[in-house]
Amino acid sequence: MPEPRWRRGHTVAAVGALVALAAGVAIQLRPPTEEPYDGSVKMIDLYDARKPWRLGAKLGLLSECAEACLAGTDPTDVEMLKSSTSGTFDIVDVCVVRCSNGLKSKGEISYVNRSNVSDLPPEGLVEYAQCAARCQQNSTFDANATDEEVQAALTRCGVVHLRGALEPQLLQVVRSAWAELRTGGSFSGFKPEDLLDGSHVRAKRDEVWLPFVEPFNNPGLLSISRVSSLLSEYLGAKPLLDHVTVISAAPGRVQEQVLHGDVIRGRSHIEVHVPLEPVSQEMGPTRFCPCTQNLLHHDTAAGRTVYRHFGLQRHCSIWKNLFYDFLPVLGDVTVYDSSVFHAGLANTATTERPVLCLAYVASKELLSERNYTSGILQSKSAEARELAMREVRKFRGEN
Ligand SMILES: O=C(O)CCC(=O)C(=O)O
Repeated sequence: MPEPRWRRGHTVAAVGALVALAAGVAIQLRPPTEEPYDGSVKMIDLYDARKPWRLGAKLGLLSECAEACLAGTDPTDVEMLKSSTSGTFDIVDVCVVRCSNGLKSKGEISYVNRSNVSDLPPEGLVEYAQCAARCQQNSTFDANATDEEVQAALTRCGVVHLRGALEPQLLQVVRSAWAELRTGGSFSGFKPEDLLDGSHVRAKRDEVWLPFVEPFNNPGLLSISRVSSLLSEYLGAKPLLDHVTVISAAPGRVQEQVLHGDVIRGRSHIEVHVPLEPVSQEMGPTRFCPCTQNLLHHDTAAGRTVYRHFGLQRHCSIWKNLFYDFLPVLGDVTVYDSSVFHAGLANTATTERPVLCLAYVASKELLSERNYTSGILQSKSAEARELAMREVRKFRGEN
């Protein structure tokens, strides 16, 4: 199934890159300041999306700048790109950031006059809103769904949830092993405190590097039957395992994460999440902004605008039909393109929320580029780091 029209092509960029002006004056290019947010979550009326959904001045300008910059950039953009310290900006990003910050002069071809900016959303942004609303309702599948349906939803939404995808007996064994590892003094010779990372995951989540022992290395877990073919198809390559950890949100301690993508490049990395406890709203589920994946260096103005405004600047969580919080039951498995914008919420309950995370990648080069294990167990000894890395390498099949 083709990707939505507004998202066709390759894909995004970074925030706050330093770009030097041709004249030699260094300026910091940042996304435009966020518009004042009154805290309320609003609803886009999809039946008449243009009427109630008026673009704020900044979104309108951003959208028109993206349009103008895709049509042509200027010598100053080129100069700035050359001296940019960000490895992720392309020429259009530089142009869009300059334009939407009012840094373009009237002589530049991609200059946009703010007073002429329309406040009605263009077709591409309406399509994005429709895509997100559809995915909000239709991204959970049971065993009756066909592989094609699930694949199409992953391509469209960037995230799917598979009901009962993990075999109950295996899940039970994994849950018991996790409980033993977490609370027992040792598990298969591994001490839990040696594997526990308190500063590797955003907003005070614990991350435990799992040892390559049963049941964590069980083939039924590392290649969940329905999931394996989904990953190969989506990545266009045999998926390689990058790492296997449990991310655990302690009650009362973990905070809401800033909305983020785990990586910026789409269709390169995939996360598979297996909740080890059923999740209530109070336990702080994961919030997803569907249809925000794979937008790096996008070739449409809508793609550029969605990435920057609804993703990087986090506006997707202001509109009720652009995001959802997924509350899994035991046996559910979530699969998402690591570039889709998401955030774990705060755990205000009294029980812990552990999620087993299997991260896959399309190639060895991409695995090295992400380098997820950099910064592993920073507060621990070199021996503890080497011990954990040995287990990571075993999961990767490196020795
Ligand atoms: O805590 C969660 O729900 C999600 C954590 C996560 O996906 C992340 O840190 O990227």
